[in-house]
Amino acid sequence: GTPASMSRFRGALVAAVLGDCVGGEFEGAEEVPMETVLQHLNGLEDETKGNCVLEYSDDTAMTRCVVQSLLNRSGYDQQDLARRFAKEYSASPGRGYGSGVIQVLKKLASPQLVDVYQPARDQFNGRGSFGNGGAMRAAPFALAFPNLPDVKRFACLGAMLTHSCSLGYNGAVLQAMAVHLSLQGALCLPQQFISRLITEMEEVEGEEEALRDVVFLLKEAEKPFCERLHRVRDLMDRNKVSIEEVISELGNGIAALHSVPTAIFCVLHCLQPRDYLPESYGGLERTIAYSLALGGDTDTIACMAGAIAGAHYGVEAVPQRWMRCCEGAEDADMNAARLHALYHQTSQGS
Ligand code: R7I
Ligand code: MG
Ligand code: MG
Repeated sequence: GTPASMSRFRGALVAAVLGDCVGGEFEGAEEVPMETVLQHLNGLEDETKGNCVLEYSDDTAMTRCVVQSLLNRSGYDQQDLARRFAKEYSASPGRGYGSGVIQVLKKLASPQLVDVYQPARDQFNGRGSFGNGGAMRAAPFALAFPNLPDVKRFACLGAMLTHSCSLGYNGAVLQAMAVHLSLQGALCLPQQFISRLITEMEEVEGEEEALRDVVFLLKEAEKPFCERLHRVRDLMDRNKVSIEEVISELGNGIAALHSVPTAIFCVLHCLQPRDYLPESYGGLERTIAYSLALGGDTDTIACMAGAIAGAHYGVEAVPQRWMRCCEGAEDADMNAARLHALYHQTSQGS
């Protein structure tokens, strides 16, 4: 499709929901054989099963808050978004939220709260969370703002409502940038895509705040996301890469640092057919299946990879039968069209 086409917006938001819903099955599993993944996905296509419903988790619940807030406020409004997070959590607390972030969401519900970023700063002895909860909901920022500086700035602020550690919010910046570039068609040149992300993250991680946080967090490189993106590039260049190597080089965990570069790798790796994936699968299906086979934080990695891949392949690549099984997929499709309008309105206005 053409850059920033409606199909790409719909693909991004719908595939993110799919990744979350189908990935929920394996979240936290240490090893997931590809056979088991394919069985799970084939099961979705079995019409005799009637309407199976896979529920979405916190990943989609919070993404929906971001989408609704951006649409209702025609841009980023921290008070409004904070209120929506708090309200959503109190209405459905059982969506599988991270154990730390629950504290933040409870504090955000307080009418006396003056600074909406303060509860996030209080997390983990004042260091803030490095979880991937900011990154998992970052895609809508790329679908609302046409200019990269806006995407970076608002993805960062939107993440800081719950994740004040640079390793948390910079994961959100990276994820939003990947969706932004994919929406422009940048995945047609994978080498340039990864190089561009590295260049952008060099700048993001060069900022003083980021460096200060990292000093606390032992054993990481000075620019941790850049270092991981270099590993992504090395793995991309190799013919054969085992699942074990991907996990040990990039991670599959709940930290943004151990999941956002992994999700980006899943998308890049699945641009081509792979012999351990069905020939009948297109790139989007390959990406989701591969993300699940890594195990670990499967709903979140598949959700993030889904958003990036969906923005590349477009909504036509999303299997109808998968979509019908996933709670919230129809809603995501409709909201994507509204974000498309906002994005193009913003691009004319500025
Ligand atoms: O990041 P967050 O919203 O969790 C998102 C994940 C996704 O996989 C969702 O699908 C859902 O399952 O949860 O929630 P947080 O509670 O902020 O962070 C997640 C976890 O990371 C925490 O519960 C901690 O175990 C860990 N963590 C930390 N541990 C020690 N020190 C995050 N930051 C720290 C830290 O600074
Ligand atoms: Mg989840
Ligand atoms: Mg998860």
